[in-house]
Formats: sequence, structure tokens, C-alpha cells
Amino acid sequence: MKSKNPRFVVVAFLAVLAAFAMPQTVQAEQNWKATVGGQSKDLANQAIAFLPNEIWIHEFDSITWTFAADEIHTVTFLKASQVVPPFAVGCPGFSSTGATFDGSTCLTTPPLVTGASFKVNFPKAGNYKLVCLVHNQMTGLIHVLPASVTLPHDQAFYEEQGEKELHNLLTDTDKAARHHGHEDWNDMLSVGVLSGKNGVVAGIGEMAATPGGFQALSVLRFLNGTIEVHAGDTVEWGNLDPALPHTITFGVEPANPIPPSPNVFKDPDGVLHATVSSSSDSVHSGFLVGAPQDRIGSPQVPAGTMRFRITFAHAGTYKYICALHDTLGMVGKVIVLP
Ligand SMILES: [Cu+2]
Repeated sequence: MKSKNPRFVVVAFLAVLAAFAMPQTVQAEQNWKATVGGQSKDLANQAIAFLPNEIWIHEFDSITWTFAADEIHTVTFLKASQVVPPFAVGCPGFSSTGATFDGSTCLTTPPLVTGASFKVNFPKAGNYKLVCLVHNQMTGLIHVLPASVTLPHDQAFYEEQGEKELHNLLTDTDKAARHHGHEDWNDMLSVGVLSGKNGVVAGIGEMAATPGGFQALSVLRFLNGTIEVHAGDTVEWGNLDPALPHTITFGVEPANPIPPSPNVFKDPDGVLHATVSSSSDSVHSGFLVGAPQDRIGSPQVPAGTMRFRITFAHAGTYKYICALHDTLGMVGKVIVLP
């Protein structure tokens, strides 16, 4: 370095200052992007997942989640030890996009679908669990690291990872899940999952996991959904999804889809049962859903309701829906011959 020009020294000094200052301001502003849910074109196959479900960021970074499914989801961060609230009440209440989470108060979006997006700021280092209040088995993990720690991945990695996880879920190798609506429902009936020839699979699903948490595939269809029986026969529906509820609903949809309609009784084996005599009858199964898993250290819970039976007294055509997923194409028909 020959020059003793004072102007050069000042410029060099400023350059050194800038070199120190710049990376910090860039890091502090980073906004990451991730996706919530995903689906097949016919809306039947739903990825019940945060995509990807594990992300490493710096404190003061933010993440914007974009919703990509017609099935509802929430982006929710609860406080440590907080009891998981139902999505209808939030955590309680709902946050607005641009909200901040540092572990001291809970944060949740309302249930959202395709087109919505939600930004969360993370000002405090910590490892935060991400959950969906609609789907028990949909979780993720956000690692918020001090600015001094190097991040393991860039945005391109997370986009690729999210696409991989989505692909793995939607192309699940389970035949019945992949080819819903075809003959493969036969596999489910023939292994005795549902009794006899008058069985209908009311949705099917598969659990999956990454080191960041749980993900699932749910197929929102009745397999063998249009079924022919004779007057006096009983049709049995069974939900084969480990996490997602469905309903069997004939006639008028009740305001509250959770409990069964009053005209439903219980068979000796505990399965709910109803009789339909005319196409103007309304019958609602309530939620067909598995019980929460019994875990070591927690009390045993009652069995879930995964089956539903209806006896058809008279000939006719009886249309039914899943009250939760009919708008996504989950509908069926019972044709009762004399
Ligand atoms: Cu459903």
C-alpha cells in the first residue's frame, strides 16, 4: 500500500465499517417462506402437513406461511404446557398477520384455506413447536437461533424440502389411498375391516413423520361410496383415517356436526346405528373419529367412534354427504332395491 492519501484512508475505514455493519442488517431482516397443506387436483388427497415442517432461522427473522389447500388449517404456536384449545375459540382469539411470537403468549391464525398467507416475527431465540388446531397430527418445529450461529439451510433448500414432503404424502404407496374410487376398496373390505358386502370406507389416511414432527395424507372420499343394497339391509361405514373426522349425513345438516342426531341408537358392540325409512329422513352420525392415543402417564380414554350403521327399510335412492368435506367432493349414494 503506497498511498498515504488521507481520503483513501477514510474510504478504506468506511469500507471496513460497512463490511461489519452490512451482514447484521441483512440477517435481521430475513423473511422465510413456507407452505401449509397441499392437495391433488381433484381435492381428494390432502397433505395434512406444514411443508417443510422444520426450519432454522435467526432471531428477528420472520416466516410467511402460504396456505395451499381447500381443507382448513391453522398456524399456531402455544405456550409451554398450554392445553390445546379447539380451533373454534383460537388460543383464545386469533392473531393478525405480522404478529410476534416469543413464547410468552400464544399465537394462532383462524382456520385458513388456499390464497391466505400469514407472517410471524420471531424476536427471541428458542425452539418453538408449530401445531394446527384442526389436525392433531400436524406439527412442526421452528429453531430460532442467535444471530451469531450459522444457519444450516437457505430458502431454496426449504422450497425443495417442502416439495419433497408434499410429493411423498400425495403419492403414498398405499394402493387404496392412491386409487380412491376404484376397485381397491375391495382390499379394505376383504381383510375384514368392514363387515360383509355392504361396507363403505368413509375416508382413509396414512400417518408420516419427519424429525420435525407429524404429517399425514388424508383421502377425502367415500370408497365404494355409491352402493346398491336391498330393502331391509344394513350398510356399515368405517373411517380408516387415523386422525381426521368424517360424518355420514342424510338429509338436513345439523348446526353442530360433532354429536349424532337424536334418532341414532347404540348396538350392543357400541357402534352407532340408525334406520332410514324415507328419502326425507335426516340422520347424522356425528364425528366418526379415533380416540386420542392412550399415552404413558395419562389416563386411559374411551374408544373412539369409527363405524356407523344404517338399516334401509324401503326401496329408493338416498344421497348422503360428509358434513365436513362435501364441498371438497366427499359425497355418496345408497341405492336400495326392493
Ligand atoms: Cu369428511
